[in-house]
Amino acid sequence: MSTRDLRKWLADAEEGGDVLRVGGAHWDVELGTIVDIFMERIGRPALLFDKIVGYPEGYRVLANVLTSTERVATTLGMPRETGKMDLVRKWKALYSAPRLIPPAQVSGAPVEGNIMRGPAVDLSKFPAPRWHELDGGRFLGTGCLVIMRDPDSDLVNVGCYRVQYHDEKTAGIMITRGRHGDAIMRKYWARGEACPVVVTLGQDPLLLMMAGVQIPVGISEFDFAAGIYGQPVEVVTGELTGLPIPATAEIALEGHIPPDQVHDEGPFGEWTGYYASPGKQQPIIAVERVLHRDNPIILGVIPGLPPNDNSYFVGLLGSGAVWDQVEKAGIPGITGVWEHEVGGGRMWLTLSIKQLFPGHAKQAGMVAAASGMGGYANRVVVVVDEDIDPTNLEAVVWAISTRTDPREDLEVIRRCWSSPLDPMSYPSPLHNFNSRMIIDACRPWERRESFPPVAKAAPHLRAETVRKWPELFAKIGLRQD
Ligand SMILES: Cc1cc2nc3c(=O)[nH]c(=O)nc-3n(C[C@H](O)[C@H](O)[C@H](O)COP(=O)(O)O)c2cc1C
Ligand SMILES: [Mn+2]
Repeated sequence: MSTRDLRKWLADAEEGGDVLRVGGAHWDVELGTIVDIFMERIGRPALLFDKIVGYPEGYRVLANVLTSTERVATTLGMPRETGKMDLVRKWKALYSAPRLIPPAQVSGAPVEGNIMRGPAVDLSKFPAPRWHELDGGRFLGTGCLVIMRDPDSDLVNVGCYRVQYHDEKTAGIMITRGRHGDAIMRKYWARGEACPVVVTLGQDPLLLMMAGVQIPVGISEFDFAAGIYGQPVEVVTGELTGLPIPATAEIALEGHIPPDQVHDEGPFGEWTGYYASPGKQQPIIAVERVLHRDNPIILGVIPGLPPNDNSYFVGLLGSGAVWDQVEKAGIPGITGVWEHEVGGGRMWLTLSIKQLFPGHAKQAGMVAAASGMGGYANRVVVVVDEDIDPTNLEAVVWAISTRTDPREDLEVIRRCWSSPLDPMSYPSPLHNFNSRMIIDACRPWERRESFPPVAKAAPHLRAETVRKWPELFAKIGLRQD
């Protein structure tokens, strides 16, 4: 796959019938409500908003982008029909052995088509939506890249942290404690300096995906993304910051995060489906230079009641990372991992295993619940046998309903790693801790041979039958494979 910009992504998605155009929506909650309704189910088209009330035609917002398995696959350069667990497996392979390619400098880039400097900087030119009614303001950056350079190692970090519109020359930024971007920002502050930063508000969704999921430490997200493209990310150098700016970004804000200035920020509807974190003061970005393409497109990737655009791909890719980490901790026999979207891709994790020894199921569950990737903000870990598809929530609940003895199979682990966004850890004094349960929903080891057989046509019989009666099964959407 060659490198791609947001416009190529959009053209490809439109060709696949995967984009709907909407004209005349208002930036204040109306546009967000349309997205909110589309996000009620995974698999619906992306939405391209134009003629946004109060803004010139051509100043667009693209949203509901990665809410389909097909679009996550094609964004990663994989075939459209790649199944969920195949995607998880492929991401696991990329994650555990990344190929890294540094960016390439170019000149005369599309993002340099329009430039505002100093007094001319005006962020109000862009149609930042207020997405949900209880949001504390308008958000320019939700599907954005926040680019910084570590002053010690020179590593360029790219994270996705939300960016709020405050005024013509000021944006807000909310970086959770412990993120790479947070650590870098604090290094500049410790030296009494403002942190140089570039934020791009629209770019190929692959770059957003790499900025929004954990990738192995010490690696630049640009280099990692380039390994997937098989080509370097093309960049220009920011005049004020010296930071790399993707040449085909839609809008880039260049500026600094001062050490001594804060502003009210949020609240903003979160991936858990709640507004659990209190609205509070956060750092600001003093924007000193703005670059943008003609008729720029803001990429909106928003959270909210799951399913949502913010967490679906995070859960999908996170599943591959959990799988890698559990295996690297020495657990054999894993046949599938799935972070269910109903838990915002983090709170409910299911693993399937081929049971190899007594205690295997519980061990796999405990390791997953404590792993670097699966441990954060988790609440439920379920371990099922290999005949259960972890991506099928009903099958997982059936396994819990029929293969679990709560006296033996349920463990509760206290004081675990939570998130300030967890509605159960806030606002108690236990803020940031939670407890979680591990459910062993595998057939009991000592009864695995004698357990009652499943009352369902065997997979080979099912496949043969669908093949023999194609027209009948086409009527309910089944095709022979
Ligand atoms: C759409 C989206 C929005 C996000 N918003 C924020 C945010 O506002 N603040 C934050 O700290 N993390 C946010 N995250 C999570 C971080 O992007 C994620 O943890 C990422 O790995 C951070 O990169 P880093 O490890 O280089 O800091 C968001 C993720 C996504 C996908
Ligand atoms: Mn990083």
